[in-house]
Amino acid sequence: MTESIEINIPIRDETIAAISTPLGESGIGIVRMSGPLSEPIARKLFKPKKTPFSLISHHFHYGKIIDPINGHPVDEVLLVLMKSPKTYTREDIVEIHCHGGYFIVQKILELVLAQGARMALAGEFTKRAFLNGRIDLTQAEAVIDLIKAKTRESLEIADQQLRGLLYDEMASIKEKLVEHLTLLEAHIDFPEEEIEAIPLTEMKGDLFNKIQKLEEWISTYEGGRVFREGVSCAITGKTNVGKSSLLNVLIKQERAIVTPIPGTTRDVIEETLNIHGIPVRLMDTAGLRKPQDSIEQEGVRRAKERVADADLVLLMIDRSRHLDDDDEEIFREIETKKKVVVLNKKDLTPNVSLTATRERFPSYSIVQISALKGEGIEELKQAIYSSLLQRDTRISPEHLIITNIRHKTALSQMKKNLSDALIGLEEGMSLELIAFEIRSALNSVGEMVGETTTEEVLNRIFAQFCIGK
Ligand SMILES: Nc1nc2c(ncn2[C@@H]2O[C@H](COP(=O)(O)OP(=O)(O)O)[C@@H](O)[C@H]2O)c(=O)[nH]1
Ligand SMILES: [Mg+2]
Repeated sequence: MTESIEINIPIRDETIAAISTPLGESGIGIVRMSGPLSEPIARKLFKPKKTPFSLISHHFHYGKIIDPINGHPVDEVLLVLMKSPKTYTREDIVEIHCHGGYFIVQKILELVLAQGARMALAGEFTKRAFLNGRIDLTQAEAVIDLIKAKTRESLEIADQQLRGLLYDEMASIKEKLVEHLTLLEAHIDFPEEEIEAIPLTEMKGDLFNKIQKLEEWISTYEGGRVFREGVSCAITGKTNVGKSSLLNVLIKQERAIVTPIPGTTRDVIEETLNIHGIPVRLMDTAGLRKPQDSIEQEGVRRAKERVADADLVLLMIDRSRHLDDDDEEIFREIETKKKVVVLNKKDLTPNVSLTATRERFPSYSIVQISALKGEGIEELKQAIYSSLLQRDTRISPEHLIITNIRHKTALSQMKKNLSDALIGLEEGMSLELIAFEIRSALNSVGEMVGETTTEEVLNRIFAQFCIGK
């Protein structure tokens, strides 16, 4: 078993502050503080409208922020103090809701920092919520996913994790494993004593059930990852087959320039699309042909790069024209890529048959569309969805979905340890060995929920946050 470092919870006596809203002109901007100085700083800078005044916790107060150096008002604000422990971080929190705008929020943050708070690091508010025991690590991670969610489905998955579905499952696994371990250790330590025999059948049954459950959760990862991270999808094909027209019809906007002139698209155009809940980064690229000038040459280079990196390729063929060497070269280039074959211009007389295309691409979906008339687009979306998800990912509030590689790795490790423990029990191996495997599985649970996670891993997780969260 690898020794993991216990986190010693330090006394977080520093008060942190940050702008919690995006910078820019907006209706309101929020400066947030967390820590023991929050309230004294608020009292120092805030001049209430109403007198006499009492700063009540979890209430909004209307007034002004005053620069203490010259007594000048900076802005009209709403200020809210939230006294520990019923707060996001479990520490005292103050939020100053001022007018949005580059200067005002920055000025208020400066005043707060001058009073002894320090700039918060990315994700530091959430890190404190975790370190102070309000949420576990999987819930902290869900906060990032929630903020980054681009579709209703990805939001729902983040939300189930934030509500603690994964954590609760881990807690219940832990409880049972600790029970098993206690029994095993009693037998190891006092083999001669009169202690209750290990209920082997029950223990084996329980391990078997847990292994099955773990297997089931691990199998949701493929789909879970797709919903959480989204996928990249490049449209490719030779010039003038209708790639830019397809991008436009998919995003329902005249985004890419469409002309009958081959070689119109030079740069890569990227748009995010929601395909049945999957965030798809769709890329329109330059048509692949022998470039006619240096700009097109660069376009073709970028196109090839994107196609090579894409999770999925939409291979477009102009059905009204006979296939030529350019098409064949592209086919070779994306031979090994996951793809959907799109036969475009079905409004025109065909010169490429569906049967011939099926023979050429036997294991891929083929969809016939007219990008010009907007026909066949729903079928295409369905084909994209099905090629991204091998099995249907059922998204419901109760059905646990794994989206994070860190979780998948820990669950796989747990599954391996429990399988080895089960085999050990079946084959009558020494109890020490079985106890060792169960202890290792418990260690993975600890890593998952953040009880034994190393500082390095924690830092990597919280670095993904934005400042002010
Ligand atoms: N008849 C017909 N013309 C199309 C269709 N899709 C695109 N086109 C035309 O084909 C030409 C090239 O289209 P474009 O989207 O620029 O192709 P790209 O070079 O692959 O990006 C334009 O004149 C489009 O109007 C279609 O489904 N049917
Ligand atoms: Mg184009």
